[in-house]
Amino acid sequence: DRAEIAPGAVHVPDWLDAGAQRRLLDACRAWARPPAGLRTVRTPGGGTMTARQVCLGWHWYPYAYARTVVDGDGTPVKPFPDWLGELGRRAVADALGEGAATAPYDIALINFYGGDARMGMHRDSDERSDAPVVSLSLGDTCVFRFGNTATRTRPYTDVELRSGDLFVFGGASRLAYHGVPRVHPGSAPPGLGLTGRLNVTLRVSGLDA
Ligand code: MD5
Ligand code: FE
Repeated sequence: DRAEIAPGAVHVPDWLDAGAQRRLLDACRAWARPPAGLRTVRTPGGGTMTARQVCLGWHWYPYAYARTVVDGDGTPVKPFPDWLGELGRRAVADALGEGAATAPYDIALINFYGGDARMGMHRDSDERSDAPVVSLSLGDTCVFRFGNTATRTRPYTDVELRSGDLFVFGGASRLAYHGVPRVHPGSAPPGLGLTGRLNVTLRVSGLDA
């Protein structure tokens, strides 16, 4: 099943089966290793993100993209693999229809949430493409807060995202405020072997290779 939460914002529960979740998790664990591995993101205002992050293709640092880990170990960002781009293409086709094809995905941002991690309300506006963002969740269930394009506050809709869920944010929803107010510890599928939550987002940079 498929639920349109707002124009262009489509939630597809249980999109990845158990085997696909395991394979994506194993890949994320390999990407998390140094060099250019998992890091803590510090914002210019002095804040620290509680979710830790690793990037593929282009490295996100607040609030721009680079080819090296400019705010970490300084090494080149890991490549964005072809199979992940194909997964993104299929995700958009399943959520928005075959007609919704986009430029090839070339960025993955992978966020690791421990039990106390959260993400405050923000917009993703550092990409120079209006292609939909593809979001895949693994591990613990979270509360995902989908807001509006004008304010960080109400009106918003809270949606539970579970392991294997797909969410695609396109059209009018691409620049909506959103966040993760909480993660439910211990709610991951028992067989997956993940403590905490992991989210993979696929994006189109609009930058030259
Ligand atoms: C997460 N990640 O669960 C979320 C999933 C991030 C981030 O927010 O910036 O890494 S992606 C949610 C998203 C992306 C683009 C647009 C919208 C939501 N939206 O319009 O709500 O770690
Ligand atoms: Fe975001």
